[in-house]
This record gives sequence, C-alpha cells and structure tokens, in this order.
Amino acid sequence: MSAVSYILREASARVAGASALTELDEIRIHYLGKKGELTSLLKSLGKLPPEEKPAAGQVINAAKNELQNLLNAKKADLEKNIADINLEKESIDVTLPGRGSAQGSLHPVSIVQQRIEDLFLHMGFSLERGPEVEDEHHNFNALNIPEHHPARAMHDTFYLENGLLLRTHTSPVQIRVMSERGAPLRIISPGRVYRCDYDQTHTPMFHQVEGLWLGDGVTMSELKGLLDKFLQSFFEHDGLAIRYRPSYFPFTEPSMEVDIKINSEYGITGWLEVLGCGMVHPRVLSNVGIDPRESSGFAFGMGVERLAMLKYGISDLRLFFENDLEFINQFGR
Ligand code: 2NL
Repeated sequence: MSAVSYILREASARVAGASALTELDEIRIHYLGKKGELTSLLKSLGKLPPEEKPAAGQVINAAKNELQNLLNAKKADLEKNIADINLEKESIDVTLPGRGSAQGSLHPVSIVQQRIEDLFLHMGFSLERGPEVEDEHHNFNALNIPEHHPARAMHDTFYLENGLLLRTHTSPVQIRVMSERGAPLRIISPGRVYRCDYDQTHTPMFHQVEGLWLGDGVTMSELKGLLDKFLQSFFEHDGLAIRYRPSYFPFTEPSMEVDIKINSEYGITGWLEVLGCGMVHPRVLSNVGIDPRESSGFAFGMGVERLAMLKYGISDLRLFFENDLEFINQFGR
C-alpha cells in the first residue's frame, strides 16, 4: 500500500471516530495544515524524477480532497447532533400543568378596617373621608387643643414647610362635617393618621376609625350601648367583659377609655385598652357653630392596627408593615 493511501486510511478512521468539532480541527491540521502529513508529501514531490511528478501529485491531491470532503461531512454531522441535543434540552412539554397564578389578598389592616366600617354602617352611621394634609385649626384648635397645650406636644406632629401638617387623628374630618352640616349627625371617619413616633408599639403612620353621634339628647347611655354592641360583634363574643374607665381628652368631657377582657384563645389575658371615647366637649360644638344647649353627642376613636393585633393575637405591630407574604397571606379572603 502506498504511503498516501495509508495516511488516508488512518485519517478517515480518525474522522469517523471524532466526537467534537475541536477534534476535527486537530485532524485537519495534522494532515492538511502547513506542516501536515499530506502537505509535506506534496512538498517532497520535487525530489521525484520529473516524469513521475504529475501522477504522484494527482494521487496526493485526490487524497487531500477526499479527506477534506470527509471532514466537511463529519462537521455537518456533528453540528446537526449539537442542534438536536439543544432542541431536546429546550423542548417544552405542553402537556404539563401550568404554574397557576397567585391571587392577591387584602392586608389584615384593611380587613379589620372594613369590618369596623361594616359594623357601624349597619348601625346607621355614614362614612366620611377627608384630607391627610390638614391645618392647625381643624387638627388642633377646633378640637379644644390650643397652642402650647401639652396635648399638642403629646401628638408628635409632622409639620410641613407651608404651615400645614399631617393629621394626627381623623377628628378633623368630623370637624369639617360638623361645620358644614351641623347636627344631627351620625358618622365615622376611617383613614391614615401620622405621628412622629417609632418603636415596638408605634409606627409613624397608622390607621384610625373615629365616630361621632350628635343629636337632640344623645347621652352616655347611647354611647355605652353602641360601643358594647360594636365590641361584642367585632370580637364575636357575646359575654365579652367590657369596662369603662375615666380618662382625659381635651375634646370630650367626660372622657373614658374602654378595656376588654378576652379569653386565652386570643393569646392574651387581663384587661386590654381598645378605644377612647367621651361626650363631645361643649367648646368643640361652639367652635363649629353648634349650640351645645341644643345638641349633644359623643365621639370615639380606635386604632385599627391595635384592634387587628388583639383580634388575631399578633404581638408585634411591625409585622403589619414588613410586607412578608407568609404573614400577610394568612388573613386572605
Ligand atoms: C383614642 C381616642 C378619641 C375622639 C377620639 C372626637 C372627635 C371630635 C370631637 C370629640 Cl370631632 N372627640 N374624637 C373622642 C374621644 C376619643 O380617640 O384613643 N383614639 C385612638
């Protein structure tokens, strides 16, 4: 066998056994490269007698062409394999079930706020909203909290540059409604309120629902009857123990704080404060143009986060503001 056919046989076997494009490249360089075996043979033709050169040259060139063809064919083969493997990897099984779509749910604070609203709407109250940016008159002065009154410092107010402020309670909504409509009136005002205060039990923004019932001869009995009913419904507890404790607010006289005692299924025992209330101070009524001799009434205020914590047995207020879905999704509806 001639050297050429020997080299070609060996090269063909290597091409057939190649499994990667880089391997093909190595084979090409080894035989057809500048210093490749077949190339070198072609260069050594010069040493042959002139009459043998053309025939020998033909044989070598034919071998080179054949090897090049084999390399091309194998290359196409390998490339097709790679494409097949990639296709296999990327294929989509359309029969698999979908991932499903997550549905959002209401935040526990929203759930509790809506529940408070529903209960009062069923008892004949209507819902009023107002601005979160307020002025000193509606947030303080009209509510019998004059400047330099210690109650103003207690409120840790966020003041804005233009002399306005972020409301520290939703009472200013009720001041606005009383000024516009006078008595009788039966309203609640839910919403965000702001106080410059941040620790385990205080956040700079929280939610409040305040209520107001004004009319001819509205007394403490109406106040007590209404709030008793509300608390029993809210905590879904007929025998809920409730106590009214004397307190002080500048805008009510007399003023009370209300405590409840719920059993251990809520994870807490003992008396717990749930809201503040009282008979609207005569000076507040005069401030909005209502004659305190003609109309009387009561007002109350409660923190929504606080009621949510009691209802669900949550001990850390900050959980409401961390947006941890594991926590939030437990309350979904
Ligand atoms: C609390 C106490 C309270 C009021 C809010 C009120 C509003 C007007 C007139 C008189 Cl316009 N009073 N609101 C009265 C008593 C208590 O809130 O602890 N809130 C979280």
